[in-house]
Amino acid sequence: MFVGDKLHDHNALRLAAHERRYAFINSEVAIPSDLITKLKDFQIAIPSWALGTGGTRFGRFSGGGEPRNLEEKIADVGLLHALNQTSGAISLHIPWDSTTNPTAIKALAAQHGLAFDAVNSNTFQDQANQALSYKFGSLQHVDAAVRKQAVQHNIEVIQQGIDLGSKSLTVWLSDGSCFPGQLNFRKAYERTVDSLKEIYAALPGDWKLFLEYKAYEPNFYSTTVGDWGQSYSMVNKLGEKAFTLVDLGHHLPNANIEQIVSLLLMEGKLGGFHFNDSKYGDDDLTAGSIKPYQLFLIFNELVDGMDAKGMNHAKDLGWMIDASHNVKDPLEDLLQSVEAIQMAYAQALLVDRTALEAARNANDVVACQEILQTAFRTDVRSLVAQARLELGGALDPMALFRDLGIRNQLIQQRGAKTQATGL
Ligand code: PSV
Ligand code: MN
Ligand code: MN
Repeated sequence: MFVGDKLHDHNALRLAAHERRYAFINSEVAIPSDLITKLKDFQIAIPSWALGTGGTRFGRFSGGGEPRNLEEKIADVGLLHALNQTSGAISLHIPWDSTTNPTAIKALAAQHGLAFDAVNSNTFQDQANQALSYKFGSLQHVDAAVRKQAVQHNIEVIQQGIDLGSKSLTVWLSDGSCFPGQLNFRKAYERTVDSLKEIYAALPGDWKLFLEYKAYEPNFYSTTVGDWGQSYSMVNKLGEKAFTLVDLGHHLPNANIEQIVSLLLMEGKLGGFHFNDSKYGDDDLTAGSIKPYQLFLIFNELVDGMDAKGMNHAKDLGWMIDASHNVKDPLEDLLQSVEAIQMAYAQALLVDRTALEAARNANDVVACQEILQTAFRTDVRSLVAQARLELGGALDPMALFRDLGIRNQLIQQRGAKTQATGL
């Protein structure tokens, strides 16, 4: 509705400059022949809860025109996808995005060229009309009735996902404790695994279960699925359809996330990602905005590990953003995140792996660093733009978003005071 013919004019205006840059990188850098195809295949799912201005516990400052319902959230992701042709899926959070008409919702998503990525359950909040409280946990709760309610909720989420054509469930638990002594760690762990087993039993054969971990917040003494080791040991107890999900913001400071990624991949238990960036904790900042080198190093391990296992980069892991902002236009933020992820992926594809392995075997530490940083310091924006162009997207999605005045149009349509559901 918004993008239409303007995209053609936008690209026509920029084509000559783009072709110059694209020719230059091809003349300077050895580009693998399948790099553009790989970039084109790589889709990054958008979380429904990132489409509104993210709040902090101190306040929320809506920029206006936020989606008021699931239909409008789908329209927003459709808009992003029309601009970049790389955001072809939406991830829903239930009950925020519950629908009584999955057939119509599915048809609407299809009109925008969107699929449904992982569905997310929510046992970290109490909902109106909910019988029992999650104040002291959900799947870990000392009261079997609370655990049962939480298990039942997850099974309902799976059902809603089946109706929409989703193929995975992401479970993130806020369960844990705030003070020493509050919780028997071992029993909390065992109760959580038992509850997860019941959820796992309800998973269709072609589905995956992703278990996300997080070091702290909202619990500040212990989190029951607090790190990759806890998630990994739990998913191993569940079975072959269960995997660990890595949210980049969920680690203690200075954690070596790329090493975690490498080992989970090696063990066949890496399920997917929630991309974002952070300076301090679970800051949910735009991917690549604080530590772009770390993002590249993660992709470097992904490419290496997935290739070693013969995995399909685009399809065999779940790629999703989990970021939201108090100060940015959420759609602009998502365009930036998608592009940062594509750039890190493109740079990782440029790494000369034969030379790197030879340098490692020769203990040539300096050469190892040079090889990685040569790839990281390559300006790959024209490669990413070329992939977008071939897919029918905009050469500069952000410029087109702004030139079209999309936010103002959304404000006019939806109002200046709308607030999307979510945190
Ligand atoms: C928790 O911090 C988290 O990263 C989980 O993925 C949630 O589902 C999401 O944020 C939204 O609250
Ligand atoms: Mn997350
Ligand atoms: Mn988080």
